[in-house]
Amino acid sequence: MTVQDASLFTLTEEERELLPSDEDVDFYAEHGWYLSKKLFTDEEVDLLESASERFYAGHRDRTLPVRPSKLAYWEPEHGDVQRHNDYIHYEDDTIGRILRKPLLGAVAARLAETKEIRVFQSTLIFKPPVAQEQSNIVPWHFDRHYWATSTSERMLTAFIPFHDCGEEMGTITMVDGSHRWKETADNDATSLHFAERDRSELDLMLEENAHYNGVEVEKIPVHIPKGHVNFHHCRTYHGSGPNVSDRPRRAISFHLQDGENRYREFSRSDGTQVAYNHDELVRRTAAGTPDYSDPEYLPVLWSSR
Ligand SMILES: O=C(O)CCC(=O)C(=O)O
Ligand SMILES: [Fe+2]
Repeated sequence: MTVQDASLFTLTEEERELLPSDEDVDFYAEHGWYLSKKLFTDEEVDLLESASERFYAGHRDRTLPVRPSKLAYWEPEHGDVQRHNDYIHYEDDTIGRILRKPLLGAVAARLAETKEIRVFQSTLIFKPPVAQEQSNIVPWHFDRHYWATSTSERMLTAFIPFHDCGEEMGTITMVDGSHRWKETADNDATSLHFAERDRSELDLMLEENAHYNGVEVEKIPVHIPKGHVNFHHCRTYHGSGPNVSDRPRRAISFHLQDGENRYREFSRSDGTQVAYNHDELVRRTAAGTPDYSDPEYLPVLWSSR
């Protein structure tokens, strides 16, 4: 897909009705999240589910040429824990095609108030219906924490469940307005993935940050009807609880970058350099840095340039 192919970036009359209104864009700017209208048909969502089952059973349309060091990649021998599979848009064409529906990118572009949206990452997620399973719990974090090598402050995430998703299933939970919080003078928070951090440490950090900002923590578990998508800003704190239902919670976390986003060097306070998985995969720019617009891995989803 190239930016020149303008026909890819058009919406039908009905699709335009599904874009966020001006009020919705204001809501996102104020609250740091937005629950969309029904962007995907039941057929599209059902196809995501059947393609994911085929993927779990071993089907691949292609595989990554190298396995980056921090790749999340569930395999059957890992058992009945929470499953995460990165780069699903790359490894599975059926899923990749549905995720590249122009409407999704157009909604993201409206929210981020930008002209172009590219893929940043996509993770296929499965929470088994095991109430006590600790790995199902996603501790509080914001996504920019692990995108320190990105320049943009407008990146955002589309959370796409494959079914109605409510509290019982451990739906994604927003800390309302937290994208506007000032960060406490913490350091290496900007580089470690939440899986590498202690959970109570993260809970404490959330409370401390709220206190520092003079606000109360307001947690909103978002009930997402099938076909709808929850978007959150890259600085909005979020997490999710256990799946106490009798069905798996299936979803894709689709991380998006605006057209302006670029790689930057970033070092922790101890001097070690931060790397993102892309840095081992994508082509180089003329300056020799990782190219976060490599169309092979990070295709354009929407452009109104
Ligand atoms: O799976 C979840 O509930 C949270 C996913 C997440 O952290 C995200 O979409 O950024
Ligand atoms: Fe997240």
